[in-house]
Amino acid sequence: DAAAVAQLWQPLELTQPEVYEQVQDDFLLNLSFWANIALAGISILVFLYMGRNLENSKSKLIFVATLMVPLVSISSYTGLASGLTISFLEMPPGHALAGEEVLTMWGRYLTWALSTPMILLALGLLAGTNLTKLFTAITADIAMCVTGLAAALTVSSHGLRWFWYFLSCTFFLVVLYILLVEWPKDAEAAGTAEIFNLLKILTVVMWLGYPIVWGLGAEGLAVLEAVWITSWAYSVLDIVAKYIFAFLLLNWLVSNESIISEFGWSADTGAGAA
Ligand code: RET
Repeated sequence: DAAAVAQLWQPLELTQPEVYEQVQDDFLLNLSFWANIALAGISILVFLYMGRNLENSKSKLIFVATLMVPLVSISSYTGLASGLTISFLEMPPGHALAGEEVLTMWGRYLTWALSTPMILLALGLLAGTNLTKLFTAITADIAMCVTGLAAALTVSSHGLRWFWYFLSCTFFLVVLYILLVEWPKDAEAAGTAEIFNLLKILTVVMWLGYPIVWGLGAEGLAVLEAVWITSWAYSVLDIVAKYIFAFLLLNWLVSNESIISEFGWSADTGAGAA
């Protein structure tokens, strides 16, 4: 009957303790969360120590943005490990796992909307960009994460899941354009090209991994069926894109602080003005 059909498309009503138990039963899945909680914790302590002597206000902002990355991450992974931000969702007809309950780590997509803007803020400030490009990169990035969240949570239509995915990719292209075309010019003018280009390559290569994992994972084409593999793929990308990225940035910053100019938005030091 209609009520039974309607219920079929509701997110399955697993309670949080039940989700938590499922996570506990999957050792490798659980480890993919706890490995990141541990690494984020160590990163926070190391970064606090590294940044203790910074003086210039723009360098301090880069430092705070960089420090926020492991702080958001430890919170994000605590949400996953506790089952708070995981749901079992029934995939719509047309999906490779149609009718099956797929473990969806939607907390990842939600918290990317908080962590990735911090990465871009740090990179944009390092490149000495202007407010317009910084705003554009960060808003497109947040839109990318939120539409990615929508793709993962849409269970009404298989086509619309991929339409959300397509929208998210479009926003991602804006971010890639700024990272690959705009900010390298700005960094050249600011004298930070060497470190910027290293971090740019690391960021672009790692970030490209996320939509690939989404596409191949259980929520997309389900080529990678075991959810622990998908989770580890994201966890490894996170380790490089967040902790290693942040360490390289801070390590450069503490010994090259004099290269970073003080604030002066109106002066527009970006290459676009030159
Ligand atoms: C999704 C799926 C939809 C299409 C695209 C995606 C891109 C995600 C990216 C995530 C980066 C995350 C990072 C997290 C660190 O905290 C949402 C997977 C384009 C690029 C760096």
